[in-house]
Amino acid sequence: MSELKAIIFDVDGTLADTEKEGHRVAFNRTFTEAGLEWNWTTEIYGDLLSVSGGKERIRHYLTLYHPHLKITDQEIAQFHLKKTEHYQAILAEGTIQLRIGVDRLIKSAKNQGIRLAIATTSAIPNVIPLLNKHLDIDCFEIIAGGDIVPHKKPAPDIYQYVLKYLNLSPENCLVFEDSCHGLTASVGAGLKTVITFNQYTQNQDFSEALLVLNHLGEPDNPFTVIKGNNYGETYMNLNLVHALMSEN
Ligand code: XBP
Ligand code: MG
Repeated sequence: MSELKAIIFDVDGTLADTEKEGHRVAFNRTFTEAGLEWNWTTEIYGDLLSVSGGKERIRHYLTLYHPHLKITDQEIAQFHLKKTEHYQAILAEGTIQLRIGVDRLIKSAKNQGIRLAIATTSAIPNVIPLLNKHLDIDCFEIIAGGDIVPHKKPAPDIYQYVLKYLNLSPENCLVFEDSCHGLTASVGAGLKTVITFNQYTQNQDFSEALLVLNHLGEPDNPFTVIKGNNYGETYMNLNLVHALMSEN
């Protein structure tokens, strides 16, 4: 059995459902502000999520929908800075809450002395306000995200970066993710991974995950197990985390 020394959390879709009413709305407000009639509906955005990274997602959208438009990387970077401002304003409104079980699991892990880290594709200015609003941000030893690594998820870079910072081997860590890109990234770094899917990721391939859940659950709000062994537990807790660590 591998000793659990750290839990690494993804952010968007895992800690909170930030995409549909957060990032997507922030992108649309940015485009409107720029006088552009680019409207990312929930359906279009669901397709665009196949590309990680806000700047990369804008470029992907342009290639698909406006291939003749000449927009420079600098212009895209400017759009993304504005989008981040809009996203931060949305977070400040407080309408985006943590997902079920997240606050409880993080607090219990911290109380047991388990090290905590963040590995996200989002730009750090997007992540800090979310963590500050809902969690004790100081409990995360490292908050790694955005352009800090050359290749974003599904590349393993961000998880390898966090493992190096923590000076831990993957065998001693467990990851919580929400998407196939995140799973490919974490498994690519040799990490055991639990998936809590959401509306955008529910039909993705999670065959490499240890456990696939609809959410982390609460004592009075059991999760639904889609794949894997929950060892008789009805919500994610440290007994279940340690049991999962015993799996090969
Ligand atoms: C999700 C992403 C990010 C966000 C948008 O990150 O792919 O790109 O959608 O944030 P994760 P930015 O699931 O790894 O947390 O616009 O800052 O990229
Ligand atoms: Mg995610």
